[in-house]
Order: sequence, then structure tokens, then C-alpha cells
Amino acid sequence: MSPFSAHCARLARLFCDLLLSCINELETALSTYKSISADAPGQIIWSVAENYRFEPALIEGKKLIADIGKMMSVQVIVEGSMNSSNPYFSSSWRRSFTGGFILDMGVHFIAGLRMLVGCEVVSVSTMTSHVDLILPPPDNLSSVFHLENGCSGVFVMVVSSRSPKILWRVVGTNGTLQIERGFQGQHGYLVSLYDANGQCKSSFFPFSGVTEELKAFFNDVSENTLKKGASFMSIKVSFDISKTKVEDLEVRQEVSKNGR
Ligand SMILES: *[C@@H]1O[C@H](CO)[C@@H](O)[C@H](O)[C@H]1NC(C)=O
Ligand SMILES: *[C@@H]1O[C@H](CO)[C@@H](O)[C@H](O)[C@H]1NC(C)=O
Ligand SMILES: CC(=O)N[C@H]1CO[C@H](CO)[C@@H](O)[C@@H]1O
Repeated sequence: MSPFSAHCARLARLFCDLLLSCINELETALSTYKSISADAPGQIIWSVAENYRFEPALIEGKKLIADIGKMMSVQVIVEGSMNSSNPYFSSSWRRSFTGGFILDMGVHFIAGLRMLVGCEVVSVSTMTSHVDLILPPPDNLSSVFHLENGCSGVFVMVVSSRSPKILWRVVGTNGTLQIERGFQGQHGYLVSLYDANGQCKSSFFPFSGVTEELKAFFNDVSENTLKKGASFMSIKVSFDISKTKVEDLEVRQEVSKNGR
């Protein structure tokens, strides 16, 4: 047993914060995980972080989506403000992989989309371009996608715009659900549900996805510690938690299985 695994907990949770931007990286991460698990005295649980699934506005949206009836159309509009004032602008690793800020930021908006509509994207057609040469390519994207439930939608993303906007809008036979980034004393999302008569009910949810995700993680770890009498360790496989964007492991595994 290696000195590393000798110190491993009986039940550890591997909190893995990764940018899985290609299958190779996923395979490396999985084999690293397997080699750690093989040597560990107990089960190691691996969680890939995606803070949007803890974002209160998206959780609320997921509950309300049933009220709009049959989904007819989805719009995901993202106009970012990734200019030189943005703290992530000069982050070197974000510039050194294929996909640039579109991928780095986009994973979250797609995670939000999948969460809201409750199903997977089955096909997509996209046009991209590189306009602002101080950003890595591509910096804008327009796509049409088709969901498993038969509904289609559009995803438009501009990395650096003068008029930042983030919006998910799902139109159904009985109403429309919209989640839009806003500011009401704090940054967050305004969730609006338009009913069959066009009446609108809105509530504002401040951002707290990152905090909630970390709380859930620490909570799981401490429960395991108390329940099983085990200690724990958290291993950072790559990058800094606070600075990292994450891809969804399941999707990648699916992609990997299908050899796409
Ligand atoms: C749409 O609303 C009507 C009236 O409120 C209701 O009877 C019907 O079941 C709803 N349809 C769906 C698909 O939810
Ligand atoms: C960057 O974008 C923000 C938000 O639109 C804006 O307030 C700021 O002035 C911009 N900075 C530069 C250098 O263009
Ligand atoms: C969505 C978007 O803004 N697309 C634009 C990207 O940039 C090209 C120019 O290179 C425009 O033609 C697109 O409309």
C-alpha cells in the first residue's frame, strides 16, 4: 500500500473539480481515480462539481416547469461580459484549450438547460465565429438543438458583449417559464412564470450555487465521518475549486461509451 493510500480514509469522498474538455482528460481522470480507489482501504466516492445544480433559481425553475404544459420552444441566450475588466479574462488555462470561454462558460448554461427541461439534448447544429481577437476562439456561437422530449430550441452565446444578459426561456402550451440574470440588491436570477392567462408571478433568487454545493459536500463528508467512524480526505485533482468550471461527468461518460 502506498503511503498515500495508507492515509486514505475508509470512506473518502473525492471532490474532483475538473475541466473535462476532452475525452483524453476524462480518461486520465478516471484512471487516476481507479488507481487511487484500488489502493484505498475503503470506498472512495467521486463527485464532479457543477454548481448550477445547486442554484436556487434553477431548482425553483425545475419545480415550476410542469406548469407550462407541453414544451414548445426553448431559448438560451447568453451575452457575457468577458472583457479585460473581468477577473477571469487573463486566466491562462482558460485560453489554452480548444473551446475558449464558450466552453468554459457554456458548460454551466447547458447544465442549467438540461436541469430545467429535464432531458438531454439529442442533436445540435452550430455556427461559430471569432470576432474579438483578444479572446480565444470561438467567441460567439449560434446553435439550434433538439431535445429528447421532441422540443427544439436555440442557444446563442456571445462571450463579450456591451449589454450582458443571461436568459433561459421555455415556452409551453399553458404558459412560459423564464429565468433571467438580474440584480436586486444582490446578483441573482429572476424566475418568472407566465400562466395560461398571461399573468406573471416572479421571484428573485440571489446566487448561492457554489456555497450550496460546498455545504452539501462538507455535509456529506461529515455525515460519513460521524456515521461510519471514518475520517475523510478531499483530493483536488486539478485546478482551484473557486476558479474552475466543470463539465458533467455522466454526459462525458455517455459520450465516451458511445465512442463519439
Ligand atoms: C393546461 O391547462 C388546462 C386548464 O388549466 C388544463 O386543463 C390542462 O390539463 C393543462 N395542460 C397541460 C398539458 O398541462
Ligand atoms: C467590461 O464590461 C462591463 C460590463 O458590460 C463594463 O461595465 C466594463 O466597462 C467593460 N470594461 C471594458 C474594459 O470594456
Ligand atoms: C451570435 C452572434 O453574435 N453571431 C455573430 C458572430 O460574429 C459573426 C461575424 O463574424 C456574425 O456574422 C454573427 O452574427
